[in-house]
Amino acid sequence: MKKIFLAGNPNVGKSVLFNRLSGARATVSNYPGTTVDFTKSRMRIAGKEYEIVDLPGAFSLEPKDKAEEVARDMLKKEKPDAVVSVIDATAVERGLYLTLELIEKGYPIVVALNMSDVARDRKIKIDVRKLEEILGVPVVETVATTGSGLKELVSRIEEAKPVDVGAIKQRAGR
Ligand SMILES: Nc1nc2c(ncn2[C@@H]2O[C@H](COP(=O)(O)OP(=O)(O)OP(=O)(O)O)[C@@H](O)[C@H]2O)c(=O)[nH]1
Ligand SMILES: [Mg+2]
Repeated sequence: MKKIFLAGNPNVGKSVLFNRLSGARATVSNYPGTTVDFTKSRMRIAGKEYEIVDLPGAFSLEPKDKAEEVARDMLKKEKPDAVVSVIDATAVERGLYLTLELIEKGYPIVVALNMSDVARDRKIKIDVRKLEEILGVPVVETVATTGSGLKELVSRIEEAKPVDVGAIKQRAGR
């Protein structure tokens, strides 16, 4: 069975996303609040069953606390088929750090620009197509709390593929 991981900074909406995707079929749960441990569940996409894992929040794969250690170890141990890198759309740069680390480690990535409702309210405009072009991975705007964008996110998980960080830097012009 293919494995999909949800990774991202603390408080970006990973667990809400996880609950929606798994349809409350989670085997372990400690919501609401901060996730220090991982949670596993299953979801169905186009008739196929996937394992889905909600990781604790992390700013980096070089852990500075227990949550980051758990996230790093899970990624290392379980070799996900796709990682949904969940980024707070109001703090894209902060989220890109971990995203680039994940890409550098060779994980197939899809980016969820979550909290896009808050970004919209704050008049933060993100050029999604441009970001997608530079990163070379699918980028989808989502609102985990309402479910907006989740259909597209799910439909693009199969597009997740490893990307060369050198090529990203070149496309970003640095
Ligand atoms: N407005 C808005 N709020 C959101 C969205 N997604 C999540 N939230 C809220 O953001 C808060 C954090 O959500 P969580 O799902 O717990 O975040 P997390 O990434 O799992 O956090 P950690 O486990 O601590 O890393 C909760 O209060 C959610 O209701 C969204 O798209 N829009
Ligand atoms: Mg969580």
